[in-house]
Amino acid sequence: MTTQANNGGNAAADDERMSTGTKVGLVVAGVLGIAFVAGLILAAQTSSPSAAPGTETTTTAASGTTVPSGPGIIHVTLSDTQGLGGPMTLVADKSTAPAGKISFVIKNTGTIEHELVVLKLTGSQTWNNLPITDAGDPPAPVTSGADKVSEANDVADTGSNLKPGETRTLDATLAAGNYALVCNIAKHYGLGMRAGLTVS
Ligand SMILES: [Cu+2]
Repeated sequence: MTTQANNGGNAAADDERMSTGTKVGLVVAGVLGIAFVAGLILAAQTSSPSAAPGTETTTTAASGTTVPSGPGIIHVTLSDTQGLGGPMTLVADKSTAPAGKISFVIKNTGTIEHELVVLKLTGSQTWNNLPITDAGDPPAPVTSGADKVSEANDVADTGSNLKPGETRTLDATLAAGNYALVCNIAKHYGLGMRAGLTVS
């Protein structure tokens, strides 16, 4: 069928078909529009709970990223600048915390892998002067070649190591007492990866 044949005898009928087509198009557009608006409302409702995570325990850093904070949240930064060839650091933003659930928000800003191990201190032990008597994985006492502290009183740890740049949260329920926060990868405690925590 050619255009010319259509124009020849059924111009009115063509107009009517076009008109019907236009109406159908408008109805479809209208339905799609309603569906779109409904989708927006649904999306807004779905996202609203996550818009305020942690409510009063959350602050917004200058960078715009959300940083959890509160008495039970301890930020721990694990770092080094030259691996085993230099000093290493384990810095916690708190040295005291209330007993109960503690969330350690851990970041490895160093050049090699690190971990966090929470050790309960006993007797006269102090976090800064634990004897380096162990080696191996898991650490066990050795008569020579010791490069780790004992993990006999390990109450929480990250398990696998954090890669450079990695951030991880470790939740632990801590009773009142004194603790050492350490990285117990071979030699790291001795190179400086230790801090104290008093829970009360
Ligand atoms: Cu380490």
